[in-house]
Parts: sequence; C-alpha cells; structure tokens
Amino acid sequence: FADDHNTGLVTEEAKPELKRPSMYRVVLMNDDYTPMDFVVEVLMGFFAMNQEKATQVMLAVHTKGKGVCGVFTLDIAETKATQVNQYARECNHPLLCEVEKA
Ligand code: TYC
Repeated sequence: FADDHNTGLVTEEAKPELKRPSMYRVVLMNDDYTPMDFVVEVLMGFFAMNQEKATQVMLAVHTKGKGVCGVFTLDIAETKATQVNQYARECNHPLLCEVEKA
C-alpha cells in the first residue's frame, strides 16, 4: 500500500517496510568484589566466549570500569542481562550487567 515513487497514488501492492532492528549493548560493570574467575565463567557461559576472549573482556572491564559483552536486539539483550544478574545474585556476587542502546 505504499506510494513507492511519490506519485501521490497509493497502490494496492503490499510493500513491507523492512527496517533493521535497533541494537543494544549488554555492558558488564566492574566492582571490587566479584572474583575474576566468576566473571570469566559468566562471559563463557552466557556470551559463548572462549576462555581467551572472556579473559580479555573481563580484564578490560576490570581496568576501564565497564565493557561490552555483546550487541543484540532488545529482547535478547534484556534476557541476557537479567540472566547474568540473577545468576550473580544466586552466587552472592554484586556483578552487574546493564543494557544500553548501541
Ligand atoms: N574487579 C574485580 C576483582 O578485582 C574483577 C571484576 C572484573 C569484577 C569484571 C567485575 O565485571 C567485572 N576481583
């Protein structure tokens, strides 16, 4: 039903407007108490990183204060952050994951 060529004539030809979804960063925050090994396990378990990559990201968060674990559509980003925060709380660590628009 789109006016494809701005003719002012809206045709009956259905034209889906395909837009790329907005993307969101899942960001891990540094803290003084969560063990480094735990953070590495979280990055491997929830973000499918190998040990080398997970260690790199963990150390970047440790030194810079925060770091990106991955970029996802909103529902996946929110689910990952919630899962990480729930797991960290179950394990009595203050580790915090946040979502921000990319
Ligand atoms: N700063 C923590 C420590 O020295 C390690 C750490 C890294 C904690 C990354 C959180 O997101 C984090 N044990």
